[in-house]
Amino acid sequence: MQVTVIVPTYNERENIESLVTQLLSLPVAPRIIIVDDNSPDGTGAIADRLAAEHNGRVEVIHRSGKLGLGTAYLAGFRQALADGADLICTMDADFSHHPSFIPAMIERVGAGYDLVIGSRYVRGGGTVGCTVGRKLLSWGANLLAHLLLGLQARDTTAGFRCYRREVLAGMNLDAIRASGYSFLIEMLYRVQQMGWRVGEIPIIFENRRQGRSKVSRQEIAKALITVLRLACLRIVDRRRHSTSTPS
Ligand SMILES: Nc1nc2c(ncn2[C@@H]2O[C@H](COP(=O)(O)OP(=O)(O)O)[C@@H](O)[C@H]2O)c(=O)[nH]1
Ligand SMILES: [Mg+2]
Repeated sequence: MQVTVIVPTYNERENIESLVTQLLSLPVAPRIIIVDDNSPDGTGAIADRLAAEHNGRVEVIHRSGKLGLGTAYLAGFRQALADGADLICTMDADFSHHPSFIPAMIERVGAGYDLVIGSRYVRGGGTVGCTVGRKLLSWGANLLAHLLLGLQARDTTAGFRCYRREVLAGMNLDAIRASGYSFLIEMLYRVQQMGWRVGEIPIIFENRRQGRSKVSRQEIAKALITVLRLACLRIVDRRRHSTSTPS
């Protein structure tokens, strides 16, 4: 079974090399796709060196500038599918998502799930070193996702995920409109709508020690718009469904 881990990067010079080393030493022998958006700190050049050192196991997609987390995932998904990956994982480069949780995520997929989330909000999960503001943001985003979109997973904004190939291959990836962080919510919404089985395993999310978060006010505003757009879509879909279902 081929496992591919997609790591989007923007200014992750301090993290990327040790992350790649730790990922490559996992027993599941993953391939890694780094999607770098021309990071000003030179992350892309480090990624190229790692790709040369680990030929065939590390691949780099270079994009011209900061085009957003969501479209970075999409570029990685397309490449992973083309490369024949069976399982496609996504994670941050900053060790908030520790590689050591990946085997448990894969095991859970094997237990019959189509998407497994590395979750802060199931029993045994949690966060370390996060500010109150950050916790409130995450809490608020999850509350809206549950109330307005009916998402069932507890951690709907987590970027630590493992998808079965069929989930991504069966989805019209071009139809996903969110390009930034809210891509994660839109993706989960679509996965749930399609009836795939979503599972969660507990993880301890450690706030990044190196570098800075790229979540901005603009990203938060865009996420709110995404949730409202999907909530409207959900209402329209429900109406359509109720008028087309014979009573
Ligand atoms: N390629 C790419 N990567 C990004 C972009 N924005 C964020 N990232 C990466 O996506 C991951 C999540 O971002 P991060 O700043 O850690 O978000 P946080 O964990 O929510 O604070 C990190 O690995 C970032 O380097 C982007 O626009 N393009
Ligand atoms: Mg992060």
